[in-house]
Formats: sequence, C-alpha cells, structure tokens
Amino acid sequence: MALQASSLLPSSTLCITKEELRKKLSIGPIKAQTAATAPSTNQASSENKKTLRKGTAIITGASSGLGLAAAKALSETGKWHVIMACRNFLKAEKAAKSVGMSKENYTVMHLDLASLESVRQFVETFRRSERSLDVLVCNAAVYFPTAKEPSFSADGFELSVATNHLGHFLLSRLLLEDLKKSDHPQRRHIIVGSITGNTNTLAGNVPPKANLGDLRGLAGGLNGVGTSSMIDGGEFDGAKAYKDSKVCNMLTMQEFHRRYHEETGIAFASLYPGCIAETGLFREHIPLFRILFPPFQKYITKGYVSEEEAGKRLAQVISDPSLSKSGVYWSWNNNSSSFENQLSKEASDAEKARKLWEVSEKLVGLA
Ligand code: LMG
Ligand code: NDP
Ligand code: PMR
Repeated sequence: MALQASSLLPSSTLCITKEELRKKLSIGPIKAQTAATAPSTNQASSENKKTLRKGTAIITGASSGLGLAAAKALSETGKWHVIMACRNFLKAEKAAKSVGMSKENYTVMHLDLASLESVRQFVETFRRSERSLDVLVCNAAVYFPTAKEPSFSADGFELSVATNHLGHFLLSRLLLEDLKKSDHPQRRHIIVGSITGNTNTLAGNVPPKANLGDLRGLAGGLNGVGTSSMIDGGEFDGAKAYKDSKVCNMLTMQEFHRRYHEETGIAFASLYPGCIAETGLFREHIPLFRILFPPFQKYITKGYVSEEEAGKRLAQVISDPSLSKSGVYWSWNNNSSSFENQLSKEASDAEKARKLWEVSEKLVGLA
C-alpha cells in the first residue's frame, strides 16, 4: 500500500520521521479494509461482510477519559479499528499504549476541533487512508467552569461552544458523505450529550442552567466583539457555555436523524453515560471541587460511574446490535442497563434544532 506518510498528517502537526509516522499510524491493515469495501464487493451479502472485515470507528478526544475507555473497550473486541482523532498526537499514542491497546487496532490522527481548518484537514487525511467509515463518535469536549473571561478558537468563536459543538458540527457534516458509503451492518453517528444540559432533571437544574434562548449570540458569531460570546446573547459564564454546548450536541443529533436517517439508514444517537467524576473534564475546576465531586457523586447522588464502565456504555452504543435505534438519547440505570431517556423540552425542540443547524452551517462555512 503506497501511502504517503506525509499526507496523513497536517504539515503543522509534529516533527517526526516518515518511518516513525508510518509505524505510528499502523498502516498495515488498510489493505484488507480497502479490499472489503471496494465497489465490487458491494454485491456480496452484508451478512458475509460482517465476518469479512473490522469496522472503523472515529472517536474524537480519545486521548483520555470516556473516549479512551471506549477506544480500549472496542479494540479489545478485535472487531473494530479505532481512529483516535486527537489534538495531541503524542499524548494519544501514550494513552493508547498505557491502556494496552494493540497497534493493529488503532490509528492516531491529528484533529483540533478548535480550528475549522484542522477539521477539514483531518477529513482529508482520513480519506487518504482509504478506510471505510462505519461509526463516527463526537466525544471530545472542554469545560471552563472558573473562567472569568471567554477564550476563543482559531476562528474567533467562544472556545467551549467552538470545540464541543461547532467543530463537531463541521466534522459530522463532512463525514456524513463517508458514512453513507459504508456497507457495515452498524453504521452510526454518536454524539455525547449530558444530563447537565437537560433541565428536566435535578442535575440540569443546578445553576447556571442551559438555555440557548433565541440563538442571537450564536447568530452574531459568538466572538465577544460587539456581540455576545454566549449562544443566548447573555454574559459569559463558562459552566453555562458548556451546558449550552451539550444542548447543541443533543439537538444536532436529532436534526441529523430527521434529515438523514430515512434516506441513509444511518443511526443517529446521543447518550449520557453517567457521571464520570474523575476525568480530565474537570481539570480547570478548583482543587476542592475535584476532591469532593467524586465522593459526592458516588455516595450522595449515586450518579457516579467509573471511566471503564462508561467506556463500555459508549462502546455498546457504538456497536451493540440491540442499540441500533436512531433518534435516541441513551442513558443507564443503576444496574447498568440501557434505556431510551427523555430529553428536556429545549433539547428536544425541533424548531430550535433546525435553527441551530442553519446558524451553525453559516458559521462553519457550509452555507
Ligand atoms: C456554579 O456553582 C459555579 O458558580 C460555576 O462557576 C460553575 O462551577 C458551575 O455547574 C458548575 O457551578 C454551582 C453551585 C450552585 O453549586 C455548588 O458549588 C455546590 C456547592 C454547594 C454544596 C451543597 C451541599 C451539598 C451537600 C453535599 C456535601 C458533601 C459533598 C459536597 C460536594 C460538592 C461538590 C459539588 O449551587 C447552588 O446554587 C446550590 C443549590 C443547587 C440546588 C439545585 C437543585 C435545584 C432543584 C430544582 C428542582 C427542579 C426539579 C426538576 C424536576 C426533576 C424531575 C425528575
Ligand atoms: P476528558 O477531558 O477526559 O476528555 C476530553 C477529550 O477531548 C480529551 O481527549 C481532550 O484532549 C479532547 N479535546 C479537548 N479539546 C479538543 C480539541 N480542541 N480537539 C480535539 N480534542 C479535544 O473528559 P471526558 O472523558 O469526561 O469527556 C468526554 C465526553 O463526555 C465529553 O463530551 C463530555 O461532555 C461528556 N460527558 C462527561 C461526563 C463526565 O462526568 N465526565 C458526563 C457527561 C458527559 P486532550 O487529552 O488533548 O486534553
Ligand atoms: Mg452535578 C442528582 C444528581 C446529579 C447528577 C447525576 C449530577 C451529574 N449532578 C447531580 C446533582 C448535583 N450536582 C447537585 C444537587 C449539585 C449541587 C450541590 C451539583 C453540583 C454540581 C457542580 C458544581 N454538579 C456538577 C457541577 C459541575 O461543575 C459539573 C458540571 O456541571 O459540569 C458541566 C457537574 C456535574 N453534575 C453531574 C455531571 C454529570 C456533571 C458534569 C459533567 C457533565 O455534564 O458533563
């Protein structure tokens, strides 16, 4: 397979030799993948293909927490090759090794969701790998609970909404074309949501509450220059910006479902995997919070879940044949069985979802 190693990474990424890169990207299995997805095999029955090739799943933010745990769980099945789409190439490589993932089951590719250019480059890089895309998982996120002032992405958008929603929105729109071409029995697009964006729960009522309002801030460009850095047009609040971004994630999943499920057969779903109270998500929180939050969730709310268990839950949503329903928000009860949960009024507002889609596509340069 004469793949140009240099074409697999954006030029701006990291200085390593082509040979190291070739090894890192474990190019070996591509041949088998390509063979199984070539047009001539499209006539073969899909039952046949189930046993013919591994599925390929892209997971954003697989260098820690939930994404890493899910990548590990999937790779252990031997049925999946995971593309770990990460902003820190070396960290992701180390993380994969540290959890014992074996080379032939993953590839790290550079993706910085806080840059639309990087998202586009990632899509090109992925396409050059000639793998088929079977599942896309939008998992990466940032949370700035103590920030007094907003930070901004490469494109000038408030950083948490830029990373958690806009970067993923562009990625998903571009990769939809690739998902459509997949002949895998589990073709899915999964976006990680959260209970804290859903105001029909106790957790969603802890202030500040999510609220996208009429999207005036987003429509204004979310750049804090002359317009607000918050989606609803209000004053910057890092915790609210995160919760708002999760509402966007859940609305986006449903809008994809409405627009594309029937036509493509792809399953679109979101999930709340439980409160994974020790992940990197809370790295910006005050130390006292980081100490008290895990026992609070374990013993008081009982909402706590370990990274490993949460990773298994996400892996289920990615590949379990019984969780193939589209348009669903998955949650788990205390004995770890999955169920279709109810989204809040705002997070299931079809009109808001349509408007969010239209405003977002303008901001990311698709309309
Ligand atoms: C904000 O503060 C910060 O200002 C912001 O910067 C950001 O960090 C944000 O969400 C992140 O939080 C939130 C603040 C407000 O919460 C706290 O900081 C909580 C500390 C108070 C501790 C209370 C004691 C709890 C007893 C446990 C003791 C042991 C462990 C402690 C560990 C604590 C770790 C968190 O919080 C408040 O204002 C407190 C009041 C919140 C109550 C919200 C509940 C609303 C209930 C509404 C009911 C609605 C019904 C819905 C229907 C549901 C139906 C199913
Ligand atoms: P982590 O911080 O452990 O993982 C987040 C991942 O996102 C990291 O790999 C991080 O990369 C990556 N990331 C951040 N910014 C970017 C970027 N600009 N480009 C590419 N990747 C980026 O947090 P969690 O595992 O907890 O979070 C995973 C998902 O789970 C999020 O969507 C979160 O909203 C959701 N969630 C988490 C809950 C929890 O209790 N923890 C509960 C509900 C939902 P890096 O390693 O380089 O920092
Ligand atoms: Mg919450 C009753 C259940 C419950 C659950 C499942 C969560 C999940 N939380 C619950 C309750 C409460 N929390 C209560 C009663 C309080 C007030 C004491 C509380 C506080 C709290 C804070 C300050 N909780 C938080 C924070 C955060 O900074 C986290 C956050 O909002 O991040 C956006 C958080 C979370 N609580 C959760 C979950 C899953 C989170 C974080 C992660 C996320 O939504 O992705």
